[in-house]
Amino acid sequence: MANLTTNPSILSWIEDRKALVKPEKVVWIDGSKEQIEQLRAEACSTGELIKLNQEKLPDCYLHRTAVNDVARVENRTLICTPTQEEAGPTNNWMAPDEAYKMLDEIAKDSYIGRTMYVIPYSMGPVGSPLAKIGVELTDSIYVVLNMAIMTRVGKAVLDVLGDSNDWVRGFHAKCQIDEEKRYICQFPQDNTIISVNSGYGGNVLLGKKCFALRIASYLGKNEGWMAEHMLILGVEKPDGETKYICAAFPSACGKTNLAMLIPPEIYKEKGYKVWCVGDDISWIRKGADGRLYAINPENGFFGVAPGTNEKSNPNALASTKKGTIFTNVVHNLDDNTVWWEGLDKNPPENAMDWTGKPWNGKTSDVKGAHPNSRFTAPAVNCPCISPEFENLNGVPISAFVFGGRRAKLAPLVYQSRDWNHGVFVGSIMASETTAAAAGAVGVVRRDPMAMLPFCGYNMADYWQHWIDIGKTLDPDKAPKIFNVNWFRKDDEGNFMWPGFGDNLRVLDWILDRCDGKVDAAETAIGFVPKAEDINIDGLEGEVSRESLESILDVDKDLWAAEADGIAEFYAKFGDRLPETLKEELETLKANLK
Ligand code: SAT
Ligand code: MN
Repeated sequence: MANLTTNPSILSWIEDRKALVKPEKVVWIDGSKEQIEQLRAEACSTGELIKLNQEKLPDCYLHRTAVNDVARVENRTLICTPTQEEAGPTNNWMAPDEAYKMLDEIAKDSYIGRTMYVIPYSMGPVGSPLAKIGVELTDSIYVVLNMAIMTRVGKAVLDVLGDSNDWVRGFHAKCQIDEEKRYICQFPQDNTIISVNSGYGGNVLLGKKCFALRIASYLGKNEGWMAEHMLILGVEKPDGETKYICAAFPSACGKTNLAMLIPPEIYKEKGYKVWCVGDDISWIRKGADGRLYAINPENGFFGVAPGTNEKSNPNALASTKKGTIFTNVVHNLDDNTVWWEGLDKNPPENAMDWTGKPWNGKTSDVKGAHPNSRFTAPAVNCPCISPEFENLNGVPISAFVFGGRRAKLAPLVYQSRDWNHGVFVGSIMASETTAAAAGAVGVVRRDPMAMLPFCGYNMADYWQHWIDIGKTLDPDKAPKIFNVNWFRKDDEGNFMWPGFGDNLRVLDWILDRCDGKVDAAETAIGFVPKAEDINIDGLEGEVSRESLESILDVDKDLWAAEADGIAEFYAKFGDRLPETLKEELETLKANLK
């Protein structure tokens, strides 16, 4: 097959990889419908994909991973910078020379008898000044078909790149799916990612966390922009004006649900609408007018299936009805569709579980879908996808929102005093573990800016980069920074805030604060709403004025204990911790006295 480009840096890199892994042939992914169709058919013929009911789920397929390969592997994800200090105390590190040598030994000859697929892709709308280009080599059709949903792939990308060397190298080899030899390595200085011995999502769709967060965060530091683990949503008010929010949450806090929020009835009646620009990643840069603009570098949703249903997230569910690849869900054999826990109360009886074994949802006491089973769905399918989704210049950001799951500590919402205090608020993000993950429940895990496993360099330098970006912004134009907590519990352990669509009530306050339209109470941790300013109309019987007051309170004793936890966490970063954050911690302690 003819090369799709004459770009010398791409061609020489492919030659280099070919010599190492020895593919039988090379196939360039051109982005055409015909080629995708042919690859789907080939994957079905080998059993790699199962074609689902084309009347109910047109162009949808099912895939099962190896049972030992069902999630990202953080302990085998390495940042390969020349010194360990550059990777910092929160990343796993290996020296680049050593890592390249190890990976070459693992990948050597691994494509013998196999095809090398060359996927040129753009993170961000093709040709956007905020977009970046990558080329992923893979021996997996599943990876090709997922990348074709999650990113913009094909010839047009190479045409934009021309002969430039400014692109990210991604090399993936399934090898034997051996967990002992599984490595996901980022080489920020070389714009390179190498992934071996996996065939699952975030380990192998190299445009996602590997490029769009780990490599891009490093590029952003050097080039003056930001790559963040944030959703982007637009809130359209009754007057027709839309304001945009970027929000970061640790896993299991309902990020995809927030990104596709359905307004409560009383807001719908008034004319409010919520638009989804992205559910996972934001690339953010200062625009000509001095404001920060964000794009979603992705083109699809790689969402967790279990728990997604008509009530929790009808927009996500609707997104999965065509052109979607399901991974590790239940296969309903009666009508050749899919099912997962939490979809409905009607599990199929004649089915296969996620491992491909016969499964009866009525009688079985084990789960049919893997808890981390996924759908890969095109963003265009989403009923509330923003009209600005393809805007090459992105959308202007009014607010950054950080969040976490805290049963007692953080109030429903608070606003930072200024940009640097906001960076502090992001840096102290933490969440209590849920029963969904292995390990003890209710343990506080620090996850600054939700970037803990995704920052491609020293987290302390990343905080300094946030502070430096703030210095370039006129305070009137800088997004305001907030923290939310949907998960406060009463003494009986009941959630005190309904969450889901009702979170719009909090976003509404946030946007009013950005417009200077509403007052707030200053507390030790920042500005907290006055209870009368959070609209609880229509929540009668669910949230009373008193319970709202109690989820807005700031308990100084709990916060004093939290300050000790923050100091302990900060100590890991030694001298590299920005002076500004030390000062912010001192201010917090002083405010609590
Ligand atoms: O596996 S992914 O990294 O793509 C998704 C996730 O774990 O957040
Ligand atoms: Mn994520």
